[in-house]
Amino acid sequence: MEMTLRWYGSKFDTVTLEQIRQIPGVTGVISTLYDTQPGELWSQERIHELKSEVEASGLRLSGIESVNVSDAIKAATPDRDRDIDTYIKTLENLGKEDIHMVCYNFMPVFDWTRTELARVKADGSTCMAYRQSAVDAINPESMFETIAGDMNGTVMPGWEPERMAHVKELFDLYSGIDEDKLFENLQYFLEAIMPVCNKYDIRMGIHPDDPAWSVFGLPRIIISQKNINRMMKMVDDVHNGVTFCAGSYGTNPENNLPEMIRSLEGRIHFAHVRNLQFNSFKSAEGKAVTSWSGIEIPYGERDFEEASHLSSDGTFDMYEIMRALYETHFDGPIRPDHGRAIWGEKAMPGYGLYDRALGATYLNGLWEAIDKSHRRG
Ligand code: DNO
Repeated sequence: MEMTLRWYGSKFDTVTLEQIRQIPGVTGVISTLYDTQPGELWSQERIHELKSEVEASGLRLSGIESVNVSDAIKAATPDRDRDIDTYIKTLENLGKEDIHMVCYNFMPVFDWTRTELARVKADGSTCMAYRQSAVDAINPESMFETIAGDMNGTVMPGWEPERMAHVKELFDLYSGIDEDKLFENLQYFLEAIMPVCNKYDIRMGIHPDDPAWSVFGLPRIIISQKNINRMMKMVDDVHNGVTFCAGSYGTNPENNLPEMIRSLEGRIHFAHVRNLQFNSFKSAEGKAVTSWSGIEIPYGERDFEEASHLSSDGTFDMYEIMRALYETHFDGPIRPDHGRAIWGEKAMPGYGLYDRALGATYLNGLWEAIDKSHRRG
């Protein structure tokens, strides 16, 4: 595996490449052309510029997160073939610049959803959190307004004001689209891009839906082992793979993360590894559930918050997640994921320097320990 950090580009990120370069064991960044819209062509020149800037700092551009897929493709409107054609050209330009991993998602309208961006924890740090009753109490337009004040002046991925201004129309696009239809649209897209992915050896890693259930009545499909295996079979090509995001699949404690990783051997092209703390969960059985990591989660509304990366701070067993990646010979880029805001840092929620640097170091430590114990038998 290669330890990386997500970086939004010098115009948008509060964290610099020089800072990232000084985190022990981090050798690459995962970046994007943050000012391009879904459906827009990425020119080879701009990709080259980004790559040169990253390399000049002594890091590698280890992949792209994200080349966003337009709603026309997701909802199969008459413009989808035009947008797919542009997507293919973008992949071609990435391939020519020797970039071989692209993360994307197929979530309708919104990317990830949180109801709070700065919930205060007992130690005074803040984190992002989700409470179902907060979603149920408002409409999607007000959702953006309620969280916008905590964005610290940044633009959060999936919550771009230009898109949010049209949120009603975006919702209309998906009326009549259920999960099967969304799967069909995803298959159409994947079949169209596989030839260019094969030609340039570009591994596509679909990011799961976060949280792993329908929000505001929109269909969501990349949420469970069953669905992801359906997707892998639907287009059975190694380039059709997964971004394994522990924090997103893990929003449903019924998803056994190490087991999912093992079932996806060879198809995980990128890993996001972070921890969550569950306060309560509304299980189908109407009672407390024991998570795969052996922690009992009280019955109640769906309420979870992000935690530091350590196992002892949240609900996940991070050792078991890293061990499953190691034992399935994962060799792609990995990154610590959302961090808390600590030490007074003002940054894009989830994407400050400090807590993610601690996360990278912790994950590197787990990996070293697992590696040595395997080698020594
Ligand atoms: C959230 C991220 C997502 C992810 C996209 C991939 O912090 O993990 O925004 O980048 O879903 O397209």
